[in-house]
Amino acid sequence: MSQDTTIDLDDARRRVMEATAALDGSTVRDVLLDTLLVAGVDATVVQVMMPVLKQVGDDWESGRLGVVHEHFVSSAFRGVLGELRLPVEGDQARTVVLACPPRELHDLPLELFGAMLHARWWRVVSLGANSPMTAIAEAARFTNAHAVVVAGVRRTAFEARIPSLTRLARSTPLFIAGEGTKNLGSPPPGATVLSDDLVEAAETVDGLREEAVGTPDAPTVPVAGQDTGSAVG
Ligand code: B12
Repeated sequence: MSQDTTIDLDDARRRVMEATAALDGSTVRDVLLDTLLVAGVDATVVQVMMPVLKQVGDDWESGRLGVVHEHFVSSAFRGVLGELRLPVEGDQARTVVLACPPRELHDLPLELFGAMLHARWWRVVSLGANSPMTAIAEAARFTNAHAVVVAGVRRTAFEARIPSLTRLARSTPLFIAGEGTKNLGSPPPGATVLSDDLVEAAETVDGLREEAVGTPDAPTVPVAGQDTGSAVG
């Protein structure tokens, strides 16, 4: 039996969007898992999941969809991401702590970004929305993290935390991301602002690996796909 090795990402996006409007969780899951398997994590996140998230957000704001759809798509996407989180082990593995700063609730794009890092053989420790700065620092220390990524939509979420972000950046490479990092005056000293282009941002974080250990052999991953972020595991 031959396996299909191509997938129409526009069609996948349309089907996930339609299934979201119909609150049809099994179709969302099936289409996403097929797409992940065939096209890889980067392409699925960037060309299917993020655009659906954006469209659901915009449609919700304009009244075309309801709060029910926003909650549904968040939950369905988290479910699929959960299925990808197989353990990352071995010498090539690196650890990253992901979190939104205190009072920041927009954590889904960061979770999707986590899947892209996971596919690059990063052990993802996700603290999610509204994380106290002390908890982020503690997680970084406890896991001996190679990087921390803090993301948020609201500028105030970062502005109020410049001193603690600056302290954190002294002990662990710190990346900040999301709309809230725009017009920040100046970012916390030592922190790197990530691009809105998720693949570029993932490559920036993954660049730490080469700085630390030279160019490693490609890690062995359970499922091969078409792009760099192809590990479904
Ligand atoms: C979904 C949503 C929520 C959900 C969040 C679900 C979740 N768990 O993530 C819930 C319901 C919790 C929520 C709550 C609120 N929200 Co809200 N929300 C949205 C909405 C509709 C969609 C956001 C989204 O996911 N977009 C999809 C992503 C793909 O797009 P994006 O955020 O633009 O991200 C792009 C880049 O910034 C970048 N990026 C983003 N994050 C990251 C992370 C990394 C690591 C990288 C590399 C890149 C990256 O990648 C994307 C593609 O380029 C937007 C409006 C909209 N149409 O966008 C409002 C919006 C973000 N919310 C807003 C507000 C005001 C709120 C509330 C205060 C509302 C209220 N009065 O209660 C609350 C509480 C917010 C808080 N304390 O954090 C404002 C923010 C304004 C501002 N800049 O301050 C917006 C813009 C609505 C508006 N027009 O006023 N919200």
